[in-house]
Amino acid sequence: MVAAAPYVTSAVTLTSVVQYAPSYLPAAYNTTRTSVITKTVTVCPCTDSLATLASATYNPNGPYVNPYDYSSLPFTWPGKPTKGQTTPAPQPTAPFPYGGTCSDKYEAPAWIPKGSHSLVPGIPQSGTNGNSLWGDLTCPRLPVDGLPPYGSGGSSSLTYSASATGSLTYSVSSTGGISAGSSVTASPSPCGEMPDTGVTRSYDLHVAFQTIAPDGVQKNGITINGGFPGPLIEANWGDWIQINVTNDIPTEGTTLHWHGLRQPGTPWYDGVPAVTQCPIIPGNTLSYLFRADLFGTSWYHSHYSAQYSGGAVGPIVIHGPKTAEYDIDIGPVMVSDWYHQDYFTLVNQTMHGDFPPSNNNLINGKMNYPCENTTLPCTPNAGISKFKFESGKKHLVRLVNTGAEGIQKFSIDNHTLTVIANDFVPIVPYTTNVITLGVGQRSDVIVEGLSNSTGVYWMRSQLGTDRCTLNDGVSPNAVAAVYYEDADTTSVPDSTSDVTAAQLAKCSNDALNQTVPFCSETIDSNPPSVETIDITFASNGTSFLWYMNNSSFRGDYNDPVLLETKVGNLTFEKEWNVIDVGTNSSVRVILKNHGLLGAHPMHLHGHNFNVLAEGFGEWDGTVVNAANTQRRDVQILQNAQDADTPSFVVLQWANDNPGAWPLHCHLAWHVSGGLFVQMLERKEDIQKEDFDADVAQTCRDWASWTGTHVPDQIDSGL
Ligand SMILES: [Cu+2]
Repeated sequence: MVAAAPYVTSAVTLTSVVQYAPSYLPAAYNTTRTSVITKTVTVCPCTDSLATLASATYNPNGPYVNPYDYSSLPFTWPGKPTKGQTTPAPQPTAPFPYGGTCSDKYEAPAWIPKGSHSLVPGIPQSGTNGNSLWGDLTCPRLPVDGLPPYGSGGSSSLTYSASATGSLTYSVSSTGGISAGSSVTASPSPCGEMPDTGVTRSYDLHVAFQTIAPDGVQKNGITINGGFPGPLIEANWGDWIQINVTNDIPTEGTTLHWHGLRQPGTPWYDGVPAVTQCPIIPGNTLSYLFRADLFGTSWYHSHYSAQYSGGAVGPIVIHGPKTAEYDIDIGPVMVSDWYHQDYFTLVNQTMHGDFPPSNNNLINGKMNYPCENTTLPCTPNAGISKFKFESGKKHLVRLVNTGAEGIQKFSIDNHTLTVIANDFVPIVPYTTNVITLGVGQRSDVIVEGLSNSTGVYWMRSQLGTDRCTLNDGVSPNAVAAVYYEDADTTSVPDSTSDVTAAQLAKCSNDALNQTVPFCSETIDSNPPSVETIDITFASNGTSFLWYMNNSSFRGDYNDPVLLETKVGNLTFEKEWNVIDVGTNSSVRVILKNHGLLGAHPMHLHGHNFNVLAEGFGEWDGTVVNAANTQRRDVQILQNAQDADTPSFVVLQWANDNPGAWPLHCHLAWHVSGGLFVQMLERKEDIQKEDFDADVAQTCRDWASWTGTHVPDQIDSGL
């Protein structure tokens, strides 16, 4: 199979699927899923791009081995470790000046060759991003009122109220799944129970190696359905989502993780190898099935080693009740640092004391590059992302940091950002000129259109400076162009940014007292389980590793902890970093970072956590906004202040979702280096669950495949 194969719609019958109604889940999760409507497969981010897909020209077959020399950087950092070494050399400043060699040949910030002064791309979209249409002006907007309930010949109306006590009504006249004349009504306030829509949306995703050139520099990437970034997974709150994931990588396993969704009742579909499943072997398909149990913006990505840093990512949008008004849904805007070497080379460097700096920075997978700085094939002015704004209208921009390492600072020149959600949690709106996104974090922002119908402005995503990020200095600032309705869409903005140097150097999220959830939740002020986890950095003699309470994680692809728990094998290897939190009602974790070289965006699977406090030194017990603390699923844990003063963040969550849930740094290179623990939650309830049979089959297939192939697991595996 090749990457371009899956663009065939498929109706999926779900009669063989077990019932998902575990007794310990709230009533809203108890659904028989008998009125299944199958949304046909979405093939690309944009509904009208089939013609583009058919005409796209790219070579899905490689090359897989980089045939070109890579000019090495003028430093190796932190260098080959000696056993027991705990402090690397001081982090070097970026080795190259902004623009690098021959920067005088280009116009910053978009690296347009001097004299051309035009944003006409040098490569067609298919040449830079394969099948992906993200960042292209033809990419349609998303529906402001959510998705209709699809069905053959169905018609529908769907309204989400803007109030906290609003209602949601599906009126279905005729569909293939819900009988004619029936209506499905629910009353989901954003703070209420998830509705049971009776809808399952089905997608096919294929993961493959592919040559791509997102910034004009050809590299060996990993794509989803032949494109980088991958297609949109879209649903309404309360829908089920079925995703058939096929591994078209000929030489490695893969898994996909659905970031931020809690997987209540389906913990085996969280997509983490060595934790919730065995990897999918080359050529095989695993059908994931889970509930759209939260609403807002997120993403999916490979969780197998650092594959996602090579491009195996895509956006998720779950439509739900609105907590703020807007006129236009621009859709996902993914920001990501970018590396010109393939992912495996980068992991290999990471594990041998040569931490890789990023080479570029992308918005929706696109940016230009000053080509003199690489020996790889490179086309200047390859094409940046472009967006259409309308004067006087309110635009929803769904920001996601899908990068490997860099903390992003997002802004739009001359525009104010009104932040209405962080991760899957709506918040009381606040305004800012720049929003910080650590890897894995999302922010939904409303951008009010100016009254200038010919306006042209830079959208920017700049990498955090100082110790926030390791980049080579050439192109740390991604730009895209924002065009109002009467603007010439090849023109070059000349706007300037008001983001200050101090704002760029701040490696932390906006203050906890600024980010107040829209829906209040109280937390246990005296939780029965409190864990302190010290995060340290040290050498084992060959690699620099990250340790959580003196244990660096390394997973076993053949022995997923969740599956071992299911069958009653509770003897876990120390390096699996299992923390059994039992049946306590809630869990509090105090994370302390003793490292000076990288803020850690800490991500928890299976939950939104409450963020009680952050700071330096010892926590004094004060909870910020104690009546309604910030909740989200990724929070930046800052660098230690100095060698003797760690930073801390205090997290707490209700222990109500049986499963094995990773709590880890989302930096690709740090999780490769073991900055990972897993919370084993309510193991007796796990053992009562009816696991899908294909989960076991995936392990049998992996065991069989690894009988003749040796996976080259040089890192933690995740
Ligand atoms: Cu980290």
